[in-house]
Amino acid sequence: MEDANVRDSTGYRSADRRLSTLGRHLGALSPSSAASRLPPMASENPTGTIAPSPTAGFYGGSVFAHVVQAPEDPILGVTVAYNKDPSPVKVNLGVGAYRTEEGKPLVLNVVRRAEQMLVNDPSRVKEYLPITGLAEFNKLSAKLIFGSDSPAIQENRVATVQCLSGTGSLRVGTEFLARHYRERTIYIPQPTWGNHPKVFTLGGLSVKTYRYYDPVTRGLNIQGLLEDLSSAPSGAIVLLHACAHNPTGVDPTLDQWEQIRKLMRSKGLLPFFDSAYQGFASGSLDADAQSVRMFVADGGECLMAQSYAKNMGLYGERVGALSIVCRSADVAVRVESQLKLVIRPMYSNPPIHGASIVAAILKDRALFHEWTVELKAMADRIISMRQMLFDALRARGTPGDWSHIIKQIGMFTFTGLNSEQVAFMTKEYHIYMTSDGRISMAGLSSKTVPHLADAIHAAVTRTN
Ligand code: PGU
Repeated sequence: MEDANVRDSTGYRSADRRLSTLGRHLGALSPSSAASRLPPMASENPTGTIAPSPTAGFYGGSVFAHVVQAPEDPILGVTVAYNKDPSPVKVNLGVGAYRTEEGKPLVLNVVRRAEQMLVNDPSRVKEYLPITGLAEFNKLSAKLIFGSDSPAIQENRVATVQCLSGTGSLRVGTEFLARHYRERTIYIPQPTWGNHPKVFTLGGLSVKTYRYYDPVTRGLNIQGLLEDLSSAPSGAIVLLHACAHNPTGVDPTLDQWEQIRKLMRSKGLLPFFDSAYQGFASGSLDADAQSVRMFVADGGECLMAQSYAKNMGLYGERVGALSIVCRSADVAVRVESQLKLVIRPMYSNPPIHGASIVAAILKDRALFHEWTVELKAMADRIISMRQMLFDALRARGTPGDWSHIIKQIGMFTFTGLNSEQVAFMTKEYHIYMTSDGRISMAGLSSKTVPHLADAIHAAVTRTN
C-alpha cells in the first residue's frame, strides 16, 4: 500500500496526486454526468488543485456558528460546578448518588463478587444481546418489582425489555405510548424529577401536572392530588413514583395509595410507575414495591420503569427494565414485538455487562441475600444522616421546624430553602445542591453534617 502522506519529487502528496487525477478524469466526462454532481473543486478547477467546498468552513465561518450555548443540566450541572471548585471544604449534595462515610462512591461487595464470577467464566462472550436484552435479567427484574408470586407474571401478561437504566426505560415506554396508546397526555406530580417532563415531551406525549406536595405542611397534598386526577380526561397516563418520591421524599401512605388506585381505575387512568429507588425508602425491597403490587393485583394494566442505578450502585452501567403489564398473554406478546420496533432504531440492543451482574445477583440466593444486607446498610446510613442533620440544626437553634428532615424518606430531603439561600450556601460554604433546595442525604457524612448545618443556619438567619 502506498502511504498517502508520502511526497513525490515535485512535493505533492500521493493522495493529492490521486485526487487531481480523479478530477481530470471526471472533468473529461459530459457535464450532466458525475462531474456536475461534484463540488466545484475537482471539475471546474483548471489547475487540478482542490478548492474548498463552501460548506467546509474554510472561509472562516462554522456551519454551526448559530448554535447557542446550552445551559448545564439542573442536576448533573451541579457536579460540573462542584468539580471546578478548588475549596477543600466543598460538599456535593446535588446528584442522587450514594457516598460512603468517607465521601467516596461505593461499589457493593456483592457487585464485585458477581463481576469476578463473570470475568472468571470463560464461556461468557461479548455477542450482541437480543433487541429486548438479556432474557434472564428481564424475568428476574419483573419478579423483583411485581413479586415472585405475581399473577401477572404467572399468566405471562408482562412484557419486559432491558433498557438503559431508568431514563432509557421511561423513554422507551413513552415512545411506545405515543405510537400505540389512544391518550397522549401524561400527568406528572408537581414537583417531580427534572428530567421527567423532557423525556415525556421529546418522546411524543404532552405533559400536565397534578398537585402533589404541600409546601405549608411539607407533606402530601392528597386532596389536591385526588381532585386533579378526578378532572383528568379518562384514559390519561399518570406518572407515579413507586417509592421515595424525588425530590420531596414524601410518599402516600398505603391507605392513600389505595384511594389513588381506586380513583385511577374507576376513571381508566393508565399508571406509569417510575421505580428508581426500590429498597432505598424503607431498606426493604418488598415494602418499597407495595404501591406497584397493589395496582398489579387488581388485574389492571400499567407500565413500570425500573432502575438499578441506586439500589445496586450500578449508575454508570445503565441497567434498567421497562415492563408493560397487560390484560392477557397474547396482548403482551404483541406489545413486546412493538417495543422491539421502538428500540431497534434507537440503540439496537442494550449493553450486556451490567445486566449480567444484576442477573447473577438476583438468581443466586446467597448473593441476593448479601445484596439486601448491603442495600439496607445504605438506607440506614441515609436515615442516620437525617437524624444527625436534624439534631445539628436543633443544637444551633436554627429558626423553623426541621422535622421534615427526619420524616421524609429515600435519598433526598426537600429542605424548603429557596434558590437565593441555596446560592448563598454555595458561594459562602461551597455546598452544592439543586436550586429547588433538594439535598442528597446520601452525599453527607458525619464529618460534613456540621458544615451543612452551619450553612443552613447562616442562610436562614442572614438572607431571609
Ligand atoms: N427516575 C427518578 C425519579 C430519578 O430520580 C432518576 C435519577 C431516574 C429516574 C433516572 O435514573 P437512571 O440513572 O437513568 O437510572 N435521578 C438522580 C440521578 C441524577 C439524574 O438526574 O439523572 C437525581 O439526582 O435526581
